[in-house]
Amino acid sequence: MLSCGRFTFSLSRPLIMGIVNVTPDSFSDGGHFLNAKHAIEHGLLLIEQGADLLDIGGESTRPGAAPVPEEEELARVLPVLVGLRDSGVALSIDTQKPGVMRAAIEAGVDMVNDVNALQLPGAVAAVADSSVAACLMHKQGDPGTMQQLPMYYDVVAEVRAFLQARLHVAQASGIARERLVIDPGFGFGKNLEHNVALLKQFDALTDLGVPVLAGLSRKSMLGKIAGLEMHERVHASVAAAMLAVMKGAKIVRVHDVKATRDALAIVNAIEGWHE
Ligand code: HH2
Repeated sequence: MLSCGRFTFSLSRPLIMGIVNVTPDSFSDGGHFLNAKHAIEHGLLLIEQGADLLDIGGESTRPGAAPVPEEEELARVLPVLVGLRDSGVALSIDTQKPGVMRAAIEAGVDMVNDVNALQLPGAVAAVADSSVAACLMHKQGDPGTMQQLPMYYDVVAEVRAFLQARLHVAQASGIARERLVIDPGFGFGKNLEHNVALLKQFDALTDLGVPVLAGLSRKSMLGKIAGLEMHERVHASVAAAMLAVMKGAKIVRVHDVKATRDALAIVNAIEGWHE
């Protein structure tokens, strides 16, 4: 069960989180959705295609990306949140900034998706003071430099221990377990070998007792494995998402909602996963 702002998900089947970027430099959308109107239209299209949640982000976290000032991030995302608030699906805000979290919660979001696992001062409190869900993601380093030399002794054990510790902090600060989601953070300070180990041993995370989100869509690990450019990664992304759900992921964060929905319909039917 996931308690997510205005929504409660039974998680009897995996959920599809569609990505809505409102950034001029996000690595896969090339800035096409900078304009709020276009982002809202894109969000509505993803809902039509079968998204259960929309993840709205105003700051790219791709390797090499520069931070965005808070006012700029708010100016990008708030009109989109307001425009999609009553669209019938849960809305998630992809941000690391407590100020953006508070404003987005005020504007009606249902989930905070933080690639920094609520580590900035004030982030845990911003979520605790509300009824929204929180996704706690693991990363090593910051987007500017994180892919330069990622290092682990045991990537799976270290990611697991970090997420477990963040779950403890969140719960001790008043965020109920039913509101928490964890995510290994594919591609965030991880080389191909690290990413492969995390997907292969995904069940090391599902046994932490909260839903696990997998964000593999169009990521460079898929490009490296299959020799694909960004725009060619749809099929590889769908395969990776299906592998993740078969290994226990309860939410998949994807750009290509229709392709994912079609593939997931087959998996759901065979596994007997229904509403
Ligand atoms: N990946 C990106 C952004 N946010 N959040 C979670 N929980 N998990 C992820 O794997 C994840 C995430 C990648 O971000 P970006 O480089 O901005 O690209 P896009 O938003 O198009 O995926």
